[in-house]
Amino acid sequence: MYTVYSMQRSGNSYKVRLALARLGIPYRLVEVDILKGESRTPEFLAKNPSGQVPLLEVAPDRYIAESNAILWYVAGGSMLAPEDRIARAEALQWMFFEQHSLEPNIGAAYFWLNLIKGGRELQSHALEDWMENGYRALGVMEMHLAKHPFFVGGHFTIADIALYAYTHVAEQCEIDLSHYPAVCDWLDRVATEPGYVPMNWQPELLAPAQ
Ligand SMILES: N[C@@H](CCC(=O)N[C@@H](CS)C(=O)NCC(=O)O)C(=O)O
Repeated sequence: MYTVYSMQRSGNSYKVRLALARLGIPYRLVEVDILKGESRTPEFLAKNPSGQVPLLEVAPDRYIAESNAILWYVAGGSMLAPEDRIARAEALQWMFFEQHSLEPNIGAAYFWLNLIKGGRELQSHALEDWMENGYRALGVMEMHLAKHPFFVGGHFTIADIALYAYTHVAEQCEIDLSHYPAVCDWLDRVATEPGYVPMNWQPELLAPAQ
């Protein structure tokens, strides 16, 4: 059985929990509190030198880091991971876009405004850029979703999971989604997918991270 090292309020970790729930794959969850430095202990760094969650233990002492790489691994062979050459490249295109254009902006704003006390003051110099770039990323998504129900192949895939994680909390970082109706409709569609779980859902917890 997989072990998922995750933090409940981390969008990157949520991607993995959402994919596993959608696929009906059971797993053990280890909550890692990054705010207490639990991802930077020598024990955790031995598992993932990046010191970040999510992290998936796929076999004893065999780990995969990077949320989107984990999505490809857990969803491999399922409808969620396109196998056709073009569709696979399109899924990768959107997942790289997520990591380059969405997560560093809306993800960063979500983290500092919601998880860090005094984060707004600490990051006041960066917030404006995150907002501007976040809106630009939403504009790209809006153009695509105005013509397509999902990001790739006309159905729900791991590209949607990757992009959903931080888009669905955008309003918690003072992003106004009212000008992005296709994005809003897509958010609703994703939330009605079979097996959908919200970000605060979790299976039973294991002991704290070692
Ligand atoms: N590119 C990575 C980013 C992972 C990441 O930023 N994780 C954050 C939580 S969302 C983390 O663990 N931060 C702790 C730290 O860097 O010390 C992914 O997609 O998994």
